[in-house]
Amino acid sequence: MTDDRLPAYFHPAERDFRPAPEWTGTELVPHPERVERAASIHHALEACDRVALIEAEPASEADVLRIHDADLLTVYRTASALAAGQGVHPTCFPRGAAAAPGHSRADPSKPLHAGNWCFDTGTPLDRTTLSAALGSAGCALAAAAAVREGEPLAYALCRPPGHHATRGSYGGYCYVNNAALAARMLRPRRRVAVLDIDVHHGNGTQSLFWRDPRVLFVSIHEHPDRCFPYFAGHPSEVGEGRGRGTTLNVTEEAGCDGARYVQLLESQVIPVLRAFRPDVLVLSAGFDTYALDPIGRFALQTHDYLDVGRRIGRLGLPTVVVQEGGYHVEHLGRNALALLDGLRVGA
Ligand code: Q9C
Ligand code: ZN
Repeated sequence: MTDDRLPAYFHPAERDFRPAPEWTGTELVPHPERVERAASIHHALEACDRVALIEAEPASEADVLRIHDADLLTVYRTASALAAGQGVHPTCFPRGAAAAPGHSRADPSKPLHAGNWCFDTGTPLDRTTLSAALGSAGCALAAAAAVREGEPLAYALCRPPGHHATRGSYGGYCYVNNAALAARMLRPRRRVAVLDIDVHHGNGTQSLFWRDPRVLFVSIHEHPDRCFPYFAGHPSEVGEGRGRGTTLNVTEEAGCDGARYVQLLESQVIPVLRAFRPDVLVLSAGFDTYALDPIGRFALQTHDYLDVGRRIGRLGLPTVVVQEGGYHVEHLGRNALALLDGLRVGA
């Protein structure tokens, strides 16, 4: 960039990706990860002269294979060959090809086997999923490249989100782990901290760096005993092997407001980030902590994102911001902009 505007990367496929209705366990509801989310952010950034919107190249399949299994990509490629209007909505989850003696091997080229690579019923596949996920990942890679080349701050308008996707499975509205891809790109030359402020625990990102002492993963989220993804995000999870101690989970209960959130950030999160002495920060930015969010049960206000951004910005780290959740469509764009303004002021 030759000017001092903040580079914000988007990809057109995110304006065209419409996940099928979500099965809640009792009923089908319109999918919360709506196509209008991208437009909300896009419009807020477009109206702001401190931001430069830049179209990103999609990620390649080779990029994705740096953090995901080939079979997972095959599952998405299989879905991309479906007819319009057809989808993959797994209802059978065999828990690995060897779940029981006599089971045949799961085949990623069979749509009816997709449940072997999927961990929830809220994350449908169709012919548009792969291109949307590659476009989204491309935004994260472009923002990471900008920071690697010297930008102090860059934003990736990723849609679909990514932090629930593990090396070998998708779920939680996530297919490719965009934040992990950004961290992976920066890792060879730097110590990377990933801070996940989505209301849900970033189980995918945690798992991808579980044994990695070069990448610190810190997440603040609603306690997984009461909130998706249920199976990860407990404070007892701290990493293993040489990565023991480079995972930190900070949990809070429903109703957590801005004052409490900032208290957790200052007392439990910022000191750990500083002590790790990272060279660069990847911020998994979800706005489902918003008081009016239809899914999340925290109670942050728009001005709290400005404050949170300032406090993170005071770390003085080059920062790649990767969009995760946030489902209040109307206010999503202004919340994202508030966080970015705070990050810039704090920096
Ligand atoms: N009716 C992200 O924010 N299901 N994913 C919750 C709500 C899964 C959220 C059930 C929520 C996944 C990226
Ligand atoms: Zn979330």
